[in-house]
Amino acid sequence: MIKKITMMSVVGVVLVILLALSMPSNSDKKNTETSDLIVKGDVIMPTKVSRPGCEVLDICYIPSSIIVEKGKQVTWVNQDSAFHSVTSGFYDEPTELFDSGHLDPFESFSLTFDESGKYDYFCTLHPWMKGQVIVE
Ligand SMILES: [Cu+2]
Repeated sequence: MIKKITMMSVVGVVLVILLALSMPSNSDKKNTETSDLIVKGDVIMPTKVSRPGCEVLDICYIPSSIIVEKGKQVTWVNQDSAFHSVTSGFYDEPTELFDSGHLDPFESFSLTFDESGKYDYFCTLHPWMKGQVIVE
């Protein structure tokens, strides 16, 4: 009977330790989930780029040129209060490789690049907005 009680308390102690160990990892998970809600993105469309001027400093998309490995995904986030797009090619010469369509404010768009090369893109609403993805 005493042996059984000892066993029970050992099991109890082990359980308490396991619970204590799992606590921090649970809160870690919670933190990750929270940060997942905030889409950071690889390229952002900053505020006020719906008016010409951002092209002077090449900051219509930030960064305006991004280098990624083949097979990697690129995410754009529209942080402006206006609509924007991520459309392949140039304003006067679209390539029809990809087109995000009109992105609402804070909407994001992701693309995976499987082939290496240079991919120019622009915004169909604002011809001065230009960017480039370089896939290596
Ligand atoms: Cu735009």
